[in-house]
Amino acid sequence: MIDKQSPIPIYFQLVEKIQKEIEQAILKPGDVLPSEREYADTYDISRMTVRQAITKLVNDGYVHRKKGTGTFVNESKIDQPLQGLTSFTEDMRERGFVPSNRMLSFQVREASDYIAGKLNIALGAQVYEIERIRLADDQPMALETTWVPCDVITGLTEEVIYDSLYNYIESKLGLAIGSASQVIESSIVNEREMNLLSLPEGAPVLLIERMTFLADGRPFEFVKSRYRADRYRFRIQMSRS
Ligand code: 16G
Repeated sequence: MIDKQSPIPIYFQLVEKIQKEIEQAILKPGDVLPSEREYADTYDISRMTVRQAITKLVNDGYVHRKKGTGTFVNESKIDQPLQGLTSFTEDMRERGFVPSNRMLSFQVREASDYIAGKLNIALGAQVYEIERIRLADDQPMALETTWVPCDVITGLTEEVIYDSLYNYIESKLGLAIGSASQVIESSIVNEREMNLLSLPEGAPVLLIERMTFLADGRPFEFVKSRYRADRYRFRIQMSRS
């Protein structure tokens, strides 16, 4: 129910109500939401307030509007814990999706000042620069650019990268992956990302930068990813020490 006396704004109460119905699968992916008028009548609130709530749900990636037909529930978001240092391939398999990659570019080049600084290698040292679209069940999830120093991770090929980088490092090279530091920021898609990730103009994305180290402390990858914010959310467990 909507509590008009509550200090919580009415539109936000409606947002939470609809979100809960999506989480409890009362509203399922592909379902059409009741119309603005129906919500307004049901809760005795203005259509403006309903519109404000739906706009927030659109911006947060839970629903999308289709001109002339209505507002539809999006595919559910992938809930990704941040504790484990896992790969995209592992994450998707664990959830029952089939992971795949679309290679946009794979090349060996000289490290720029910026990349050399990130990977702690000499300016001009050789690095693999790999750009992939990461897909789950053939749906684009993320656009990922990876820089890997050639003398740390030897023998990388396009074939390897079509599969899993982490699997190659551990199973083929026998190296132990140790730790990573990751930063997450919000952004919106640019035109190129819009096309590559099949997203509408202005769609939100999560920019993720990861620096990853082998167990012996050597940095082996610097990665910039753009994850679809309508399909991903990150979860972290916290304790007060
Ligand atoms: C994930 C990692 C990325 C890593 C990749 C390896 C994030 C934000 N990024 O996408 O840093 O390079 O997995 O995946 O999680 P792969 O082993 O499937 O190639």
